[in-house]
Amino acid sequence: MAPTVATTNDAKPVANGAAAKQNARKRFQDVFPRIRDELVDHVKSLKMPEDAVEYFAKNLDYNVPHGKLNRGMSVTDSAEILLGRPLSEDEYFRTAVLGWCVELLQAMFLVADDMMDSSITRRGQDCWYRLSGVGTIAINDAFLLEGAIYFLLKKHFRSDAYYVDLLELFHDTTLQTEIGQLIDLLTAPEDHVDLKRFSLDKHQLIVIYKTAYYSFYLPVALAMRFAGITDAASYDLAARILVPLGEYFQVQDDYLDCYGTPEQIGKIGTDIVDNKCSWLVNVAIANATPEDRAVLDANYGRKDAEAEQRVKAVYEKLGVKARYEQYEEDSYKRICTLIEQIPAEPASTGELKREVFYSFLHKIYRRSK
Ligand code: GPP
Ligand code: MG
Ligand code: MG
Ligand code: MG
Repeated sequence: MAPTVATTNDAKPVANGAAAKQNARKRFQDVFPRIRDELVDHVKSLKMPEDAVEYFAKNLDYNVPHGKLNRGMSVTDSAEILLGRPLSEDEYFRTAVLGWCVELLQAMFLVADDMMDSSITRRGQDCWYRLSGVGTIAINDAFLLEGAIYFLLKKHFRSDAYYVDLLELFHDTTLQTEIGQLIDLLTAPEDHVDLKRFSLDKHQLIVIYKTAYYSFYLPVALAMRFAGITDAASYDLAARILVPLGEYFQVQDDYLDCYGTPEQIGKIGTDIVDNKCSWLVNVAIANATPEDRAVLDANYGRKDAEAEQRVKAVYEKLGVKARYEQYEEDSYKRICTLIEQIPAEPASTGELKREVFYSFLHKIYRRSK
């Protein structure tokens, strides 16, 4: 019997939407071997020893292609929306190179972040630094993943007028992320738990810097450069929408750290034992009775599974899950209002379009992974 499929208002089967998403993902993934080979061939051309070439290839294969790819694919998607027509083969390839550069940046951050957060798994596999033969070489591997970005940008964009704008976007967002990571780490010392350091304002500052710029502003700003948008006001407007979107995404990440299963999120949450200034603990602190607060003070940030469970029990008692669901709905509405600042019908091509932002918002709204 033919399967019944739900239909949307315009009567397109929903199953087609899923198939289109799969195809888009496959098309983007198919570009990876080409850029991976360009990078590996470059190392070979330097006459490096065989073991170094193999190790570098493994670094790329293990750390770059296995994520959700939302950041990378947003570059190709946004470029197509901004240009208002399907991309040519060559345009698709070049925007995919930019997308893979964002994925390389993400890989570089994650390899390093997992060491700093003492994480166990990432994307359903052991964290890279935990593999035998890797260990602290992972620090250098993170640097190599970053170096790969600039090799690819030079190879594919050196003669474009906007080459320097691409370099500046990667440099600026890298610095912003590193500053964010610094305040994340300084707010979560391993040996000194003091919940008075935390606040929702502090949390907002951390997440905007450590996540929002590189995950949301960067992919769209790259597509805008590719589409020929040059006016500074459009970049400011894009940032005013994408930074709150990135903030919402990191609150989801904090939520999933506690409530997502490792099968869903591909990683084991460490925020409570790592003493992180997470959205959840801030909401708990804001609503705690003196008794709840005493339990949090005594159990947060301890390398002890029972202490972690006691913290989770306080979250449960204070209805942190329901507060998150409310936050998620409020954020969705707030971001839609921000998107509506963009004219519904742009006067010409080369202008921002609402769909760029809705498309990104709908990729993450109510996500469970
Ligand atoms: C997310 O934090 C932020 C990053 C991965 C940026 C790291 C920046 C560096 C300069 C290394 P997280 O620790 O909550 O992410 P996850 O939950 O995925 O470990
Ligand atoms: Mg982490
Ligand atoms: Mg971290
Ligand atoms: Mg996290």
